[in-house]
Amino acid sequence: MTRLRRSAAAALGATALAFVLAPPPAQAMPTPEPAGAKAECIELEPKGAADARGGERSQGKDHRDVSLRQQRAIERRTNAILKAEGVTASETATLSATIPVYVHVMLDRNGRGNVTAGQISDQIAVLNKTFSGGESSAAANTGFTFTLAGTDRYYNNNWHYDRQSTKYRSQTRQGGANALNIWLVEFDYLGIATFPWDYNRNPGIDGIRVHYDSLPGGSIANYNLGETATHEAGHWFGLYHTFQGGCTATNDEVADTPAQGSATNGCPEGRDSCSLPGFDPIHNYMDYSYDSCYNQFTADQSTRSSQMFTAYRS
Ligand SMILES: [Ca+2]
Ligand SMILES: [Ca+2]
Ligand SMILES: [Zn+2]
Repeated sequence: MTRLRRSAAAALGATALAFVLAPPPAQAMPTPEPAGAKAECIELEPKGAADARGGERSQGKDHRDVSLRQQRAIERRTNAILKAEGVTASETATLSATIPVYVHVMLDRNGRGNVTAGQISDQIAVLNKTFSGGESSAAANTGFTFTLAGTDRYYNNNWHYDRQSTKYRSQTRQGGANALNIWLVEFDYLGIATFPWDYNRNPGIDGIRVHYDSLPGGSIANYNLGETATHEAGHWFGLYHTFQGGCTATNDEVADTPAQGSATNGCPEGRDSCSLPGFDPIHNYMDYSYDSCYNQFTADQSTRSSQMFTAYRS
């Protein structure tokens, strides 16, 4: 992993500052992540306008690799939990819940990454609009709404650059399994998410890490309308990429998202990367299209999110 632009910051990273809960030890390179890192879905930050949300270089590597065998095991486990709890399909189809959101602004010692309260409020509004189906008549209302439960700010160069993320998340995370924690950092990714079925094993790191400049008003071209957080929250609710598994009938375990051979870049209307029925779901929040191209979760994604929430987060 080469992150040369961070080397200067790393040299300064040992100094504890006012809002640091526990000063980290000096180190020149990011700490290798322990086991928890494997439980995440990672989107690479695009390096240029021509790059996709995940970047062409990232395909097959940009997130936790859930093998087909693991995917099957997760489905079996989820179905067994729902069956044991006696949850019916109609109950999950009509589930609604309010998600408390804790936003952790991870600044560097000079205040870099200082998103405004207005941007955070706008980000919460984007989550509410996108999860309620507010961007398209074809979009599902998932029944999930979001309220800002707290904002905190830390001044720590290591944390700002997402170093020692297992440690900083464990030290700053708030709320229970149903609380969405968003850490705003600066890294080579647009975002990284944990999945709901990993919560019990790794509760301290549960949540999403999002590039601070992807918030509404941020500076990352084509990815600054706040829909990276929507995408990452989708994973947090248990959704896969629409291109998970490629051109297979099962692919993302969602019936009403046409199978997709690879991630989308930009907003290519009529893209059809897979001979199975249907055009690629380029407008789906779980693809890699531009923020301006995104406009929907589907009804079956909504149902899956509710099932996962019921099984693992409620
Ligand atoms: Ca599908
Ligand atoms: Ca097709
Ligand atoms: Zn993703």
